[in-house]
Amino acid sequence: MNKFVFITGGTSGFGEACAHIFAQNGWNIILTGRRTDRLEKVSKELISKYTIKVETLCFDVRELNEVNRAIDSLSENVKSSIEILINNAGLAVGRGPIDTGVIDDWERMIDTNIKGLLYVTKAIVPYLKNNKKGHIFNLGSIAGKEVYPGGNVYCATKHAVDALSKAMRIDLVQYRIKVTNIAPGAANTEFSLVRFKGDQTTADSVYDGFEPLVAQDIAETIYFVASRPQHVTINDLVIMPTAQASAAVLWKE
Ligand code: NDP
Ligand code: 8X3
Repeated sequence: MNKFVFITGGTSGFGEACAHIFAQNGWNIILTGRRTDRLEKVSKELISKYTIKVETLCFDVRELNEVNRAIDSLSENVKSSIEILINNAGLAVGRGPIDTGVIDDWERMIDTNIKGLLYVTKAIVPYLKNNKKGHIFNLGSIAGKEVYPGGNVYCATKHAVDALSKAMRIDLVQYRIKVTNIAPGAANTEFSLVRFKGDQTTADSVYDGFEPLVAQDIAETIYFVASRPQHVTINDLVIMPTAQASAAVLWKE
């Protein structure tokens, strides 16, 4: 198989789990993120376990020049073999009322979750268009469907992802490019550690008293959606832990 899947945020959580499940099924992987040590570690694991090719690209999705330079550095053969883009890199930073919000936190979320997703999409879409097929997965969130206390700017960025998924679907349908919005509820990855700026106790407390999703749950769903026949598209999926009824209603034992 010569097909490549391009994964942003492949150094942990959903992105890393996606890399494994696609590799297990014979896909070649373009793994991206900012942490070079993690890129190397995940890449080595993939190469040792599966008979596939792995390309790693280290860049910050917020930096347009870095995004374009990194993608340009791939060989023409690899670029033209990209069939799936998983726009997964993203984060929440902080959680609290709007009036006490930290501007730098807001900018990090807006620049990563919205602008970064746009920069990568713009750079990859020409290759999907050329192939007259392809599939883009955007990692939205239940926070892109509902708003919860203290979620303000993060929720706004994920609502933007939801809107962009709908817009991309309209703009790219003529090229037979599928667009799927994935909207998970609470999943135990590095997400909360990042959100609470390294405070492990607060991060762990998010998942106390109920069974959260794990990265594998999301990766399995994405792989299932990606492996439907060409004439079938799954547009939008909300995936929740059974204990979570809505963004703000969690049944904790
Ligand atoms: P993780 O923190 O485990 O992974 C986030 C990934 O994004 C990392 O690989 C990180 O790589 C990458 N990333 C973050 N910022 C940048 C950046 N500026 N440039 C490049 N890469 C970046 O979190 P999850 O796996 O949980 O999150 C993945 C996506 O899913 C996010 O978009 C998140 O908002 C969304 N989501 C998460 C949920 C959850 O409860 N966990 C629920 C719903 C949606 P590196 O640090 O190496 O750059
Ligand atoms: C992450 C899930 O509920 O913390 O997108 O916003 S939540």
